[in-house]
Amino acid sequence: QTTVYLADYRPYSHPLDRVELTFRLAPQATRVVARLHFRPDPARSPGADLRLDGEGLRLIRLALDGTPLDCQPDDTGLTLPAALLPADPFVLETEVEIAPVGNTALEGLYMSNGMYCTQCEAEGFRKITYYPDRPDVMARFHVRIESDLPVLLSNGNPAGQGPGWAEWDDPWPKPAYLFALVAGELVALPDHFLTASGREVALNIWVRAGDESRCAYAMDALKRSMRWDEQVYGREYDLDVFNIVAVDDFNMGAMENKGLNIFNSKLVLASPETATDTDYERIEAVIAHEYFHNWTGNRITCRDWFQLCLKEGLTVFRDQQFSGDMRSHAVKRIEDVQALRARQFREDQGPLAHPVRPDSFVEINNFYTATVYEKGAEVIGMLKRLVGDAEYARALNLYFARHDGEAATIEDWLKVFEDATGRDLGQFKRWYTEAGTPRLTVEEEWKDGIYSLTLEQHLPPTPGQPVKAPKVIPVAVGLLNPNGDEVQPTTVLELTETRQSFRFEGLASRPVASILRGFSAPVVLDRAVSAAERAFLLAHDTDPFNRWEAGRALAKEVLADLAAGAPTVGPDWLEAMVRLVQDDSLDPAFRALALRLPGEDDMAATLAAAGKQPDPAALHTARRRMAAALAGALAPALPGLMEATQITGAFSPDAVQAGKRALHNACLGLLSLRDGGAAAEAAFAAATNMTDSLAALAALLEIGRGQPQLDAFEARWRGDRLVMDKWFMVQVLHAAPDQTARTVELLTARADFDWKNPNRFRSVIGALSANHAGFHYQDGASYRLLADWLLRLDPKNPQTAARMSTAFETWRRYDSGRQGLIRAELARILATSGLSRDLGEMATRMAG
Ligand code: DPP
Ligand code: ZN
Repeated sequence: QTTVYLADYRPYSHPLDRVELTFRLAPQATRVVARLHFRPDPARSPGADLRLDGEGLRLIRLALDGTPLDCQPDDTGLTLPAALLPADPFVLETEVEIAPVGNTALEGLYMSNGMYCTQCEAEGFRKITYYPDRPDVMARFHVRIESDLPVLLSNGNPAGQGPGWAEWDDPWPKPAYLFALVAGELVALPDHFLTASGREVALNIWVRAGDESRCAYAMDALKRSMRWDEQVYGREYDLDVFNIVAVDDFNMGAMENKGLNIFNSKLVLASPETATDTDYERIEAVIAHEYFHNWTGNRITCRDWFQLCLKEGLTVFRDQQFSGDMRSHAVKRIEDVQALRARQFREDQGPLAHPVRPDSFVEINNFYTATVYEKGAEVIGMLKRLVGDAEYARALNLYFARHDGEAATIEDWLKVFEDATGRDLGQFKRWYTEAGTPRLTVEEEWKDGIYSLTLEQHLPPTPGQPVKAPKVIPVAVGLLNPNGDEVQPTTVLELTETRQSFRFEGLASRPVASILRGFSAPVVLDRAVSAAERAFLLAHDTDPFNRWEAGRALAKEVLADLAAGAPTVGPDWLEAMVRLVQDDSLDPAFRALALRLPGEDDMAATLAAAGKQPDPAALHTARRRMAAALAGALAPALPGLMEATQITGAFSPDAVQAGKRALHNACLGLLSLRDGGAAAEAAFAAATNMTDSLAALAALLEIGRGQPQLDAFEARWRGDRLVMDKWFMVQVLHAAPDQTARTVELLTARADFDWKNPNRFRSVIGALSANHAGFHYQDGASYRLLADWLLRLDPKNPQTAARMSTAFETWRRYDSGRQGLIRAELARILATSGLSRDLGEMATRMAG
């Protein structure tokens, strides 16, 4: 395993202007001819050899300015000795042969259901042709595709087509990771968009015949994204066409290739019958995300892969803003923070913790993480909060003006903010270079009419970073008086030292503090607050996030107490929930979120962080008891609430209807704990959309029922891959702890468990680790099963195998028995010969 270091970065030796590619497509033997137009720059790397990356290529021909060269490639590329290279511009021509049909790793050029497609980020282009496959080499691409397939697509604008061929020209210089090619029997949902400056853009979503009717929502989301980026960031689209293609076999969610986004079909295709409200919301967010990359990622890209957060953190931040504008900022923030805690805090707490900008890696695919993406977005949110909205806008305009067409770094990004605002961001930069979730403790003092808050930051050690200096932490605070009126509107305290006090004067009485409003920094707030004060904030806080947070904190305390042996659920939380769900002034989506109990993995992480050892079985039992108590307390209210949230008109995936359905189905889940599943059975039978079907099915499985409904679901949907993924997943997620491994064994033995399809693999093996009590069942069967499947998948698709292996990252939280079992599986993985670089790196880091 070779480690790559940020500190070793050097610019590429030979500037490359232009690339002409010709593809002669054939499943077993595709020929790729590449003509690379180099422009030597004697100032850059005098006397340097020319190194091209290339993996798994059969070199057919190599010529320099038309003269054949005799250079032998090695396993990772091709070197042309400096002595062979002219001083003037020259053209290097290669012809290679590749076999897309055998490409199960889904990186480079591969086939999915008879269609050719590509995935080049991060380092897939080197599996297509010999090339300087690094993001700081930006060139203009001209592509010719030869094939009898009817639809032939690449990046940029169309540049001619005829029988059996098509050409594409991309006027914008780009790195190779943004290259894309698609060829297949596809049909389009066409549309168009008129940009702010009056440019007409042809839009197409390409799918397999029969799926056109499921593209309308994605198209609508695309047009809204394009408009939003013009209005909010002043960014216009810059080509004549924008194509999106849906692919069934895809490792990621989607990919922002210039002018030709390729999507996992589950993030494009939606109809009320087949997609849930959550699917619609994700489709909207990911369509936006990939579109927004056109400016943050494509026009301005990353100098090297250590800077991945430069494009991903910013683009996630932008898609979160967009979703908030389209739906509800409060609900979106709560959802985002829940996801951040579930994935990123978890990562930060374990052996895979790394900075938002890592400084070394073995396999870059392993760094497409919650830390780079979601914490990367949080860091930008903090920056915006610190400098203010107007200054943020100024800084972004400067960023686009200064770095358009460039491959930039985090230093460039911060410099733009420093220049635009006059701030020194030296200390702030630690958010990029240091891993770990800071913990914030709070002391309060009320004396002589002065209220003081003393904040102290604690920075836990992470792998390779035992000691850390204080960070800049924006802490948004508001104060309420005992009547629940806000006496201090939200103000941002800037914590820059380890310990710092802030005073509030002129208060008539001791206030109740609402701290870290809007989750103003990705930290853990360690603050002992009485249940009564939490209930007060839940009832009165004007900040919706902290209102939800107060309920969440209460719920976590209840759950922790129950798991530790408390006999009953105390009244504070239950009474607060009864009041909250019936408060019609609150958005139903918000109420549904407040009703959702803390997850078991989240709870286990919380306990572990507090130095307590989580017992997965006890947590599971406690959570069920808590749900039963909530169902009991809400019993009188449930029928009325369900009535009030019943949707009568036509289905719409909008946020208002989705919120009502979420609350309705949360009530259904609670009701089914008391009525033996009668209401859920009726709801399943009556459901006219996938949100309601799946919610009813989950409610039944949760109480150990639902087999007839599973059968009916299967009978109806067996021909639909995306819907069947849900069928697989729901059974694993809701299996009882002692039945989870068995359920997975039965499902994976089915002929339709097509494990080479990443979606299907995730729907079962990913769900296995998402069922906390089932995954951590004491006999270790689930650990074994996961390791078996990782080892089976690894030779075919290392990227997805490595991604799924993070299920093991939490082993240190648990008792020595479970620790031993997980470590044995990690050791077994590491002892396997031929392990991929991807899984090898992950297992090494987790075992370490
Ligand atoms: N496709 C991934 C994303 O958009 C990687 N760039 O985040
Ligand atoms: Zn992205």
